[in-house]
Amino acid sequence: MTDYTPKPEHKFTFGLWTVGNIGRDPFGSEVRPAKTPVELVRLLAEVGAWGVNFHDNDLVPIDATPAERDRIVKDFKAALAETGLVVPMATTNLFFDPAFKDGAFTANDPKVRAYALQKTMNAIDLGAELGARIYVFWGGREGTETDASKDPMESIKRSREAMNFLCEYVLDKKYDMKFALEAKPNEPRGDIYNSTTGHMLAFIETLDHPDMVGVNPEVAHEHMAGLNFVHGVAQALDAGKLFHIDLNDQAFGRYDQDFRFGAVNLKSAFFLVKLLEDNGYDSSRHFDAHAYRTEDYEGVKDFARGCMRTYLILKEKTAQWNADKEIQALVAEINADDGSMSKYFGKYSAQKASALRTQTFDRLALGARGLGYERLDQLTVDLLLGVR
Ligand code: DIG
Ligand code: MN
Ligand code: MN
Repeated sequence: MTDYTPKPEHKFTFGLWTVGNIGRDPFGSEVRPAKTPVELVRLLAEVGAWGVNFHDNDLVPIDATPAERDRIVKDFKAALAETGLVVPMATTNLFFDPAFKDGAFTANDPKVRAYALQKTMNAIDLGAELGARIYVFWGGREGTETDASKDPMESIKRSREAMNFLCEYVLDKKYDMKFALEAKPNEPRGDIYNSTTGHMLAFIETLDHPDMVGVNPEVAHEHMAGLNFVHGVAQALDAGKLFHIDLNDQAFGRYDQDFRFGAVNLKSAFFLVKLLEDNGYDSSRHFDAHAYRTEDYEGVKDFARGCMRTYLILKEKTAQWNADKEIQALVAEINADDGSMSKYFGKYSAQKASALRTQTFDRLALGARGLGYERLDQLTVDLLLGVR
C-alpha cells in the first residue's frame, strides 16, 4: 500500500469554477452557497492541490471597477502566498455573458468579436500577473444551432484571425505564455467548431505561430464525441502539443458530466495515466470536474481528494503493470520480431520496394495466429481489481 497523499510534484490543479461549482443545472437552482476565491484557494490547499486556475470572471466579476479588481487580485495573491498554491493556467469566460450568445471570436456581430479580443487581452494580462504560463481557450459558444446562420469557412477564418492576433499580443507583451486549445463537440451550442482534439491539431497548423499553440484535451469532451481519449492524447503527445489536460470522467452518449476522475471508466483512466506517466508528461494534471449536485462542501472536498487519489493509485498500477513479469512476457511475445522484415521498413527506396515485391507471405498462417490479447487484457483487469 503506497502513500496516496498528493504532493506538489504531482502538479494537481483545479479551477476555481470546479470546487466552486454551486450545483446549478438546467433543471435546478444552486444547492451550495458560493465561496469566495480566497476561500476556494484555502479549500484546495486543505485537500492538497498544487495549483489553482481561473476564468477571468471567476476571480474578477465582469462589472468590477478597476479599484475592485485591484483589491480582489491583492487578496487572491495574499491567499496564494499564505497557502503556497500557484496559478499554472488561466482562461477567459467567453461563454456566460449574453453578449456571447452567438459566439465570441466567431460571432457575426463585429462588435462582439472585437469585445471578445479586448476581454481576452485583459484576461491574459490578469493571468500573466498571477504567473500563468498556459492560457486555455475553450470556445463554448463558437458554433451554431443552424448552419444558415454562419458560413463555416468564414468562422474558421475568424477563429484563425483571433488566435493570430492574440499570439502577437503575447509576443508584444513578452509574456512567457503558450496557448492550449480545448475542443468540445457540442453543448452549450448545438454544434461547436473545432469539435475534437484532432480538429484542433489540424487548425493549429494553419496559424501564424503554431509553435505557441497546443491543445488541452478533456476526457468528457472526447467521450461525448464517442472517441478513445487515450488515442487523442497520444496524437497530441506525438505532435508535441499536449500543453495541458482536463481530467474528469464521462459516460458515452451523455451531456457533459464532468465527473470525478476515474468515476466512470477506470480502465480508460488507467491507460490514460499510463500514457502520461510512461511519456513523462510534465504539465498540470488539471481536474476540470465538479462534485455531484447531492454534495455539501465536505462532499466537494471528497470529490477533489478522490480525483487526486485515483490518479495516484493508477500511477502505482502503471508501475505494477510495467514490472509484471507475466504481462511483460506477453507484451514481448506480441511484439516479437526476428528482424527478417526490417529490410523493408523505414525510408523508401526503389531497391526496397522491388525486393519487397518478390517477398512471399504465408497469408493463411498470418491470419491463423492467436495473439493472446484476451489473456493480456484479463491480467490487466486482475491488476486493476487488485487480485494480482
Ligand atoms: C470546460 O470544459 C472548459 C471551461 O471550464 C474552461 O474554459 C476550460 C478550462 O479547463 N474547460
Ligand atoms: Mn467539460
Ligand atoms: Mn475543460
